[in-house]
Amino acid sequence: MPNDAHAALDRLMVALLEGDPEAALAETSQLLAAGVSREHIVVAGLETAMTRLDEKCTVEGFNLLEIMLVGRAVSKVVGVLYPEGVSRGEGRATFVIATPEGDIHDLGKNIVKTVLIGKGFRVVDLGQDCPIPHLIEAVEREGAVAALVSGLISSVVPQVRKIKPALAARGLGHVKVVAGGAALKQASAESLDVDYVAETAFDGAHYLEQMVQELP
Ligand code: B12
Repeated sequence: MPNDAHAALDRLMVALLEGDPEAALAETSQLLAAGVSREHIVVAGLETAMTRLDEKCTVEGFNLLEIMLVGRAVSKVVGVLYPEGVSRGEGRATFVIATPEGDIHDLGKNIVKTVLIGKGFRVVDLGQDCPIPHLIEAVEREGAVAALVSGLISSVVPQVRKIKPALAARGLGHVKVVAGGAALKQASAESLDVDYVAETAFDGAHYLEQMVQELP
């Protein structure tokens, strides 16, 4: 990689961490023009920026506005790198994410999605108010290794408990289920019948990275 591309990658990271989408897009265009692959831009630029953000966003130093601004800049760069979305077989692994039926909160879900895309995963977003059967169908169709659910209102808990049995009934018992969001993180993984309950987007991403590394 030429030296000016190294410098552009550094500038991309600074622009992302400052939540400056215009500067981030300008550096991305320069990197692509210099022949740097989009995978390298994701791993060396976006993923590194997400790791820095992760280190800054400890429980004491959590800053929602900062996360959202960085997330917005990362999303814009991902949109330029993958205008058609990350296709099957291209990311490190595929996850399906949704907010269950009856719940329209999606800010947390969108952050989780951005963090995971920034780490080079393919994330199929089914949006909010998503019936569990749609989630199961998408897991099967997209070849996902995990189903991610974000729940902010307590009434979605019974739906979350149905995911594992529904996956098993379709022969997808190996697919992990990860839950997060204000309503779900008050419950234990056992009581929700999921594999993991994440405290934050980054906590969930750590679990998923580890899980993907251990896949056969
Ligand atoms: C913003 C907000 C709204 C916005 C939502 C905008 C949007 N597009 O999302 C609006 C105004 C629309 C809204 C509506 C309602 N809301 Co509201 N809302 C909130 C509020 C204030 C913040 C939620 C939020 O976005 N937080 C910021 C995000 C970034 O945090 P987060 O979701 O927790 O996500 C983080 C982590 O949890 C994690 N994460 C989240 N999901 C996942 C998933 C996975 C897989 C992983 C790994 C990690 C992960 O990642 C994020 C970053 O770390 C909460 C209060 C609260 N304390 O949560 C109430 C709250 C969730 N709302 C509540 C209610 C009751 C409602 C309404 C029913 C109000 C009404 N009477 O109409 C409606 C819901 C309608 C519906 N059918 O869904 C209640 C729910 C109570 C309950 N336990 O059931 C809360 C808790 C407020 C309260 N204290 O009463 N709401």
